[in-house]
Amino acid sequence: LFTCIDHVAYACPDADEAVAYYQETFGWHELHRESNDEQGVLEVMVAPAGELTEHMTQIQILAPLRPDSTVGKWLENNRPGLHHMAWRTDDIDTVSATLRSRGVRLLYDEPKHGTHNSRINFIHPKSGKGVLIEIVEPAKH
Ligand code: MC0
Repeated sequence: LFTCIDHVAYACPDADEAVAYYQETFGWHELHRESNDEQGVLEVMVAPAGELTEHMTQIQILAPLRPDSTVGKWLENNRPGLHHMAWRTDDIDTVSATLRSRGVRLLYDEPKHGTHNSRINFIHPKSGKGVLIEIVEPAKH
């Protein structure tokens, strides 16, 4: 169903401050940034190298665009930290149908817009053994 862990998401109030720390202290590289208004987040993708190789896992640094967004509400209840992980697939429609047939609770009826024109959905934490899991189908170039 899945090919690799696409990214692990870290949520915090100030993405620029966290990105600078990852760059200056750990040598990570910023590859992409985007405001996703529907999700209410600024997201910055950082990677251990300046170019992605096929199955490289990125870190997604998330900050809320508004307090009533999912990440804004999450930060009211949690300290900055790991928010979700994202599993990559080539075919989110087939994966979603398969998981639904196995009783998994997905958040959206249809995939939504995600980072870099990907298509995304989420497995509810109740179906993810306490972990919020994103399913991501990267854009096909
Ligand atoms: C909430 N819960 C979590 C959690 N957030 N568990 C693990 N990880 C998280 N991040 C748990 C709570 O502890 C609680 O468990 C239960 O879920 C309900 O929590 P709540 O505080 O009442 O929150 P809800 O139900 O209002 O919202 C939770 C839900 C929401 C997962 C539905 O966060 C959501 O819609 N997330 C998907 C969208 C999202 O996260 N977008 C931001 C990333 P108990 O046991 O106390 O009941 S956007 C993104 O990542 C895009 C840009 C991309 O990658 O391309």
